[in-house]
Amino acid sequence: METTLVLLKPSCVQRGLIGEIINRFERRGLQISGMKMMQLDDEILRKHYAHLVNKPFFPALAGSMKASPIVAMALTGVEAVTVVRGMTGFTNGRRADPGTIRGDYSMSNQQNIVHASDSPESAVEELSRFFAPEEIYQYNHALAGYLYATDEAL
Ligand code: IDP
Ligand code: MG
Repeated sequence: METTLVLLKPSCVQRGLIGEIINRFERRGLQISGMKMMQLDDEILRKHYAHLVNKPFFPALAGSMKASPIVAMALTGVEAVTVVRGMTGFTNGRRADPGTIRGDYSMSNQQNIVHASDSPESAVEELSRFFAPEEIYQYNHALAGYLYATDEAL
């Protein structure tokens, strides 16, 4: 099992899409291991987007991420990082495939609804940035035997 970080960005929260996006993850079979609303600030955004801090669009990106609270989620499943990135789609919503979250809900390169960790290593780092250990719950998934074959759900 793997756990990945998802952020429902202000573009999701403000457009009233929180429930719809959470529903997609639940229906896919991902387990919600942690979830909370947060107001982000420059300190956490400079770490979270460290690879973009020197880009000319960083101030606008940081502004868009502070525009309202976000919802942070820890999602667990087999190969959860790859599954969730696949569901998220290409960064620019205009070029994201239909059927992905960005391809179904976004027309923007920046206001693109969700963040999702891009590797198991960044998932570990990002989860520790947004959640205290006690905010991530390990509990039996009642439907695990129907979501996975017995040799998959390890
Ligand atoms: P990702 O979210 O698909 O992993 P990253 O390249 O890590 O894409 O960029 C992080 C976020 O920064 C994007 O989701 C988007 O909101 C924003 N972003 C990336 N590139 C641009 C750009 O060229 N203009 C404006 N915002 C951008
Ligand atoms: Mg990224």
